[in-house]
Amino acid sequence: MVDFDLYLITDRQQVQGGDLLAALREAFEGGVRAVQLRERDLNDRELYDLGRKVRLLTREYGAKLLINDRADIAAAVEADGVHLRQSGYSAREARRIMGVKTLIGVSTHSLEEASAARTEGADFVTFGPVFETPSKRSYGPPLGLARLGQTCRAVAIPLFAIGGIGEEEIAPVRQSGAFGIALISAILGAQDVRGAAERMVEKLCRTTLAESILRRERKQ
Ligand code: 3NM
Repeated sequence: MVDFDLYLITDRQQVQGGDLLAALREAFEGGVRAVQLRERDLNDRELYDLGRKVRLLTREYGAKLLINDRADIAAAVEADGVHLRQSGYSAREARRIMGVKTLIGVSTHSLEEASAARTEGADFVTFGPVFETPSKRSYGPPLGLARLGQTCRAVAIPLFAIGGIGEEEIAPVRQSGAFGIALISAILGAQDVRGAAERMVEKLCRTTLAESILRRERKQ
């Protein structure tokens, strides 16, 4: 079940001081409840060792853990799920390997990819980059809010906006229909990781409230 609307993705290179586990603890203290371990430069042993440590930490906080791309490591560290890239195997194949209880997220960069991920049985998708992001120039130009909105309306699974998401972007992406947000730098790159996480969590709560009030008013 996708029971989170803030999806934190790791990049230990962006952590001030370089201690990813300490930064994650701060993020969990600040209210983050889902993390994707995405450290693509590590070898299998290093990734497995780090994955086990992050698994213990996520358990302390009741947070979900997904592993980028690697169903084998996800299974080995007893993660909650796997997050797939476009170049990897499909959600259907991941489901066959990992079973029905596993959370499967897919990175998508167009309406077509998001729609295909849904058909293949993904639980949720990330969609981006919505805005300009220093972390991910390789994903091409920002897709913008209009394409985000169009994709949210067309694809009936939780969609997390990704790419250049900071506090100011929460309200507009929610208004475009995003279920949640996925991000790296606005939390893990912050001086005060806990404070940044707290502010994002609070803002997400407020936009959820604002949305449900709006919806109720429209019905009346
Ligand atoms: N995937 P930040 S953008 C990991 O578009 C990732 O699929 C993207 O980092 C995509 O929150 C991105 O610092 C980087 O912008 C997100």
